[in-house]
Amino acid sequence: LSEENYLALCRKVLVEGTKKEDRTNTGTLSIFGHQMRFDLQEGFPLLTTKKVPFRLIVSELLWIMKGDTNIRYLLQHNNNIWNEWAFKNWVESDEYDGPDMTDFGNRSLTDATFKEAYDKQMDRFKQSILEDEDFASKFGDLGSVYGKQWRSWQTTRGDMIDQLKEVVEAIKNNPYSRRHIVSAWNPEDVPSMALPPCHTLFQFYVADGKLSCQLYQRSGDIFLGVPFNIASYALLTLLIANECGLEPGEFVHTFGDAHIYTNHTEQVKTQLEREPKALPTVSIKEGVSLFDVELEDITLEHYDPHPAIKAPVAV
Ligand code: DHF
Ligand code: TMP
Repeated sequence: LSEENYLALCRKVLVEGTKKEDRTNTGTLSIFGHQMRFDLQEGFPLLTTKKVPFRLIVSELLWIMKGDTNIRYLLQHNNNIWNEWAFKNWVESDEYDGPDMTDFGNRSLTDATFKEAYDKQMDRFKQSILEDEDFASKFGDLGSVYGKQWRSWQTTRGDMIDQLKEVVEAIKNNPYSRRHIVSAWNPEDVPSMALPPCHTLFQFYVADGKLSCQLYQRSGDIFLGVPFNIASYALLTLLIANECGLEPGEFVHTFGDAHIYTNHTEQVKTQLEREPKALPTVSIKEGVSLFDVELEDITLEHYDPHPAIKAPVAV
């Protein structure tokens, strides 16, 4: 089972990982350089050893594919995974009038009184994003993140490059090319991003009527982010294969810094005690194009995971 590849990475980092300080002041166990492979013919690689919220993965991917960089769309779909990084913009701005929110991520983990104040401000923030369009355009935008780079990379000539559209055209017209690349890493834009892209660059490959995809992820939060990233790129590969009349091949997941946050190790150990089950399947509504696909066109079937395991995200 290909889920074993993920569990093996968890074991490896627990055993061989180096203790390493990190930007968020949480601390990690980390290794540098690793690769996992998922055969998409075997099933859809959504982990079964813990429940992974598939609908959040779909709405995040569709958000990126639309070229959107504002969390408003995510909130409209009840998806809260990017809130903290937009919230940061607001509490650090002149317009913010609430109590001090410095280092809110760490403080809300250790200080119950602070957490109450934080939750209140976060609720106020979410409400304003949803109800106030001006507020949303000011504070909901994460900067030049994935959606911007995939769909409208800004050139020095002043025009835009739609990398996603171009790569799909290239796969259709020149499948055996070795240049099917989409880059989210734009050095000029990195300083203005809420979080510089973790999934940095990906490449497609066609052989034997199958489409494969490899992702280079510069930084991987093995317990929280990586299960999302595997499923997200597997789904992207399915969608593009569908668009190009190809079968899905493999998803190859390559890492730079792969780490387990020190406050996730108990959760990882719990997960490692569980037996993986058969993978689910994903089906895409007949005849729907890559650029018009909506949430309800994507169906997850036969997903029977072990229960979810909660963990705090490092901000
Ligand atoms: N920062 C860090 N430190 N790790 C990340 O994985 C990460 N991911 C980001 C943005 N910044 C990040 C975007 N993706 C969750 C999953 C993916 C994600 C952000 C957050 C997460 O918290 N997942 C929970 C469920 C969340 C929910 O149900 O709302 C999980 O248990 O999988
Ligand atoms: P960094 O920018 O200091 O590397 O912090 C980013 C953190 O977010 C790091 O723990 C990796 C994690 N992450 C993922 O694992 N997957 C993702 O898709 C995103 C956005 C972040």
